Amino acid sequence: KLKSFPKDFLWGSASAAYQIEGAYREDGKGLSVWDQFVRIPGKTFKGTNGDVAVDHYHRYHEDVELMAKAGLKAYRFSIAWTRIFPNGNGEASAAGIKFYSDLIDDLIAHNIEPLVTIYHWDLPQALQDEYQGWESRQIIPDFVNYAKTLFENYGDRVKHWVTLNEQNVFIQHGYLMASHPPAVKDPKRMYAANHIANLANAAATKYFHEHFDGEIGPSFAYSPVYAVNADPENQLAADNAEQFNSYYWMDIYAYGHYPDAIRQWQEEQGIAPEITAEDAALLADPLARPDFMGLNYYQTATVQANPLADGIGLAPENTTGKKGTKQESGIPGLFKSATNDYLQTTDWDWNIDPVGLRIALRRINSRYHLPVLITENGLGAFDTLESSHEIHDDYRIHFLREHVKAIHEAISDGVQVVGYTTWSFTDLLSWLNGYQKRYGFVYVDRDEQDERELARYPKDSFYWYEQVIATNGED
Ligand code: BGP
Repeated sequence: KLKSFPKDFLWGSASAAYQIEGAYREDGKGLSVWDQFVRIPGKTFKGTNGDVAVDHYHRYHEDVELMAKAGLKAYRFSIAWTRIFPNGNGEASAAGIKFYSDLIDDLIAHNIEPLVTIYHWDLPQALQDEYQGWESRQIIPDFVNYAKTLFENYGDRVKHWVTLNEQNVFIQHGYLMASHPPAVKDPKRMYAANHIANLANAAATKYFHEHFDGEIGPSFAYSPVYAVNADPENQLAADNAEQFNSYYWMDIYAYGHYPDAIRQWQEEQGIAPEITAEDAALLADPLARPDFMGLNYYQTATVQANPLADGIGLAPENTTGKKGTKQESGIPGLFKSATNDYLQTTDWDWNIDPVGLRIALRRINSRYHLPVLITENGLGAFDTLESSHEIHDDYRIHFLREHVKAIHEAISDGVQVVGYTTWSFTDLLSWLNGYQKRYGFVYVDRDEQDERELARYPKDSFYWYEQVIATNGED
């Protein structure tokens, strides 16, 4: 028999600064690596950028009112480092601090708990220019100082903090696939930058635990891996992929050390990061442990053996929404992608797999024994705005309903799930896929012919989610 959702379950939605705010040069905001990257021809779908995004910077009050109407208990958003410190370090901007303070107050006034992501990929360009961002240890004190400024200004009102959003994504896309800034293809530099990000994450977490009350943890993009069949070589490939894509990253957060199998493989490839005795001590510090694991779940991965001996690479993703254009991807010697005949896919070739969410929750629970906050989950789709301004997104309702059921089942399996913030509340910019890949409960009209440009219209899924929240998980 299923247990019901805990009574204080955090039903919510999520966003990230660059994807919604716009106002990219207003009130003294500095430029981020994304402000710059989107200007390089060919890097994003049809050159779309977040200069205006959905103009949340100016319309946040309207958005918060819509959240209240849906009954959200929590809202996860990120803070743009460049609004707080336009150059990444130095003097903090009063206007930037005020913007998020007002947003937090507005949320609380509407009984919505603010969940704050400290870093959702928009690194100050000044730090990239000054010392190559995540590749330099100089970023550690700068990141801690930035986090500390947020704790000091908002810690009285914010109880849940996310340190780094999807470190595995921004590091692998940034330094291996060259599809995010700084667009490098160099596994050695990737692991070096990743190690530094781990140190920054640990130092900020430790600082928080020493001085503040509340809960803090990373958000990790976890795609549990299946073997394509029972062939032991493919089963081994699945284990390799799980270690390479997930345990390598999550073990550090939860235990403070990297898994041996991947360390060994890195040594063989000559790409292992340098780990000093001080690094090891910081990573192992009990105060650097997260209070929860943030889980961003979209899909599972299915793999097979990849017998090639050397080389390292992952293919870019389908960014057009033309179904069936995804390329084969993998790491020679470890694993490569395979088709899963049991799963349907989205137009962007992402597997649709609610059972995979239950598996993800169980695996995190049994490996890390941490409560889980599901910080992202949702369906990117083409939506149609009817002339009546309705949006009949029954496919999104179906997707989310099945995932809510899976969470319910995982809770009955014994996993402690703290909350669920869907991706996303309003439609927003998809980093590489432009505005046509929509995730929101609220449609944002981007038709430039329409004088109410960027008008918000609740989709059918909005009313469905309102019901889910009102009944604490039934609909
Ligand atoms: C996650 C990011 C989000 C969001 C989401 C959807 O990786 O944390 O910022 O963009 O994925 O992905 P996409 O926009 O590529 O469809």
